[in-house]
Amino acid sequence: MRKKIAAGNWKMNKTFEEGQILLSEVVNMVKDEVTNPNVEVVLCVPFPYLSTFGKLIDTSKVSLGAQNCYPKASGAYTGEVSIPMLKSVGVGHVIIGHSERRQYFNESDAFLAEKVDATLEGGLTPIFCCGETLEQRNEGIHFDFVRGQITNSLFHLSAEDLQKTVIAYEPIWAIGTGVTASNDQAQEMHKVLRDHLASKYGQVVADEISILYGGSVNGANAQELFACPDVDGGLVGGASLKSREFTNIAKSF
Ligand code: G2H
Repeated sequence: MRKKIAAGNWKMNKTFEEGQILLSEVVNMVKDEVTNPNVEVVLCVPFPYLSTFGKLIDTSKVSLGAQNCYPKASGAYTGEVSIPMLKSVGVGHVIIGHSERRQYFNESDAFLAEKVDATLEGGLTPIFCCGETLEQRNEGIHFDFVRGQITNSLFHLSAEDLQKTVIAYEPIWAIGTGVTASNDQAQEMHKVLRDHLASKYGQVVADEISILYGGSVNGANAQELFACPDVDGGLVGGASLKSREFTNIAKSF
């Protein structure tokens, strides 16, 4: 059975103190209320908070995530953060290729493939993001485009490594806009992606990959989205900044 995941992506939000309060609230609520053993909650918080927050998480139901990484292990890369560094402070998951990084920092599919490799080599779980723009959807090239992102950044992996990877489909037009993909649009793309994985790795492997949906997931739409057969959870931005709503999302499976 595929793992179900509610991942919060705080992005560049919350001061350290605000973040500590939010984290404690989520951890306590999840401990009390998320009873499904197949559900994993991941909190992807800003880099400076990881070390302290790792010590505050006292349940295996919640794991700590980073929002980015650099593919080299160490060296003269001013301002960057490596996988061994993240591992040393208890990080378990790393978001790779979020559309904001692709857009604002020009991260290419090839560079993201390097980040995926570094993450897997370090024994951490990549949450690899993909998704199309509204223009691409309107042109009808969205399936090919997203399949291409997967091919370019993941298809060099062994089946064993692919199975350790989580994919997040995040249509750019639905990110932070309040516009969510309809259940049908999400399911359609997730099925396309799973079929694409199956074409390379076989159905058995493809069926084991958790594919999350991201883009204006909230407490009101999570249950219906997560009920889609190929949607295995969510990568949640804005709604992960509210402890009650995010916990409700984690209870929506
Ligand atoms: C997409 C998502 C989190 P939001 O970026 O990765 O953000 O839920 O605010 O659309």
